[in-house]
Amino acid sequence: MAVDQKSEVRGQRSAQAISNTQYPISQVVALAGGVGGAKLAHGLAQQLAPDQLTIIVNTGDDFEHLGLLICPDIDTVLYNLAEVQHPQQGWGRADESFQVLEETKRLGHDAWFRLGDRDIALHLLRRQMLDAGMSLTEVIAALARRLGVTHLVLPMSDQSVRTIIHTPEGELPFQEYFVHRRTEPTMLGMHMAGLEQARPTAAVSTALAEADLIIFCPSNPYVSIDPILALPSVREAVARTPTIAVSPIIGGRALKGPAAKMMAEVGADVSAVGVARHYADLLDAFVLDQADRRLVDAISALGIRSFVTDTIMRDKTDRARLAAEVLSFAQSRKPVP
Ligand code: FO1
Repeated sequence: MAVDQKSEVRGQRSAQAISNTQYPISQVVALAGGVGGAKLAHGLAQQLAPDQLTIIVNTGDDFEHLGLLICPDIDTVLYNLAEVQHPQQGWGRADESFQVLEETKRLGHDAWFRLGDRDIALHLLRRQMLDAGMSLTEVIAALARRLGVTHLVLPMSDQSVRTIIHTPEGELPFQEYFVHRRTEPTMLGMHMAGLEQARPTAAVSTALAEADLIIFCPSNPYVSIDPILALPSVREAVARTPTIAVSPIIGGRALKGPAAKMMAEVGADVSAVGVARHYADLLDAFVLDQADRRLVDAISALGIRSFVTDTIMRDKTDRARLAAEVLSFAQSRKPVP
């Protein structure tokens, strides 16, 4: 989306924003990927008006499949904000059917990636808009509008950046590793294919420049947040802005996904402290789960102030409650003990 289109979105809703909100923060950016990221983004969207919140989403998980561009992290955010996500999986659609997938199987396709029929409808429209020459940012804005999502959801880049996982078997594209191989191969490292040619979009750069708070959602630090930070000038913009992260690791485990396994495989401390240390130079504040209360001192030792709460988002109310706590703590001037 062009920057002026974004201003237009914000302009339309600013009056509503001022009357709706209890938070003096005017511009919040959330960095998100995966189901944990989408859940907190949904909580933030319940607390902040559309002109106060921009969600910048990882596109490193994207890939081309059956002629379609799959954008799992963006779609997961869109479906969660529209409240049409699959209730158990967190990704994909509720009330989904798989007739197209079953038919492709009958026709000999190795259907390891489960695209549902409703989900395919969105993918067909995305393909059509991309083929008509629209940028990914413009396409996502159009799809968001059609889903009734009023908060701004931005792909981190309009250029293709693809996460490649290094394993003892060689390099595996992310979805091949994550879905087809069920994260079984050991992760030795990773890189982002296409990073040299990629840049953040103008809308992303503007959102980061205008932000007075940046929230790192409880997403996988390596494959969801690092790809966003790896784009030119993003890390520098984040370093200039107050930040807060929510730990995706609780009691040494990830609620969902391979974050804990990856941390162990690259030799990191598999704990909330390990996450805080990973982001350390960028972080002002950190939210960790009550199960990890004993780690507060270790996080203070990193010069990061921390807040302990129940970080498990079981339902819509939990998401809103955690988002409210994150926003309140980020604004408190409580020093590091
Ligand atoms: N995850 C799976 O574990 N198996 C699937 O077959 C699968 C299909 C799928 C289709 C569309 C979509 O948007 C997401 C999908 N995911 C699937 C989730 C996705 O692979 C991951 O959630 C993210 O890439 C990790 O953040």
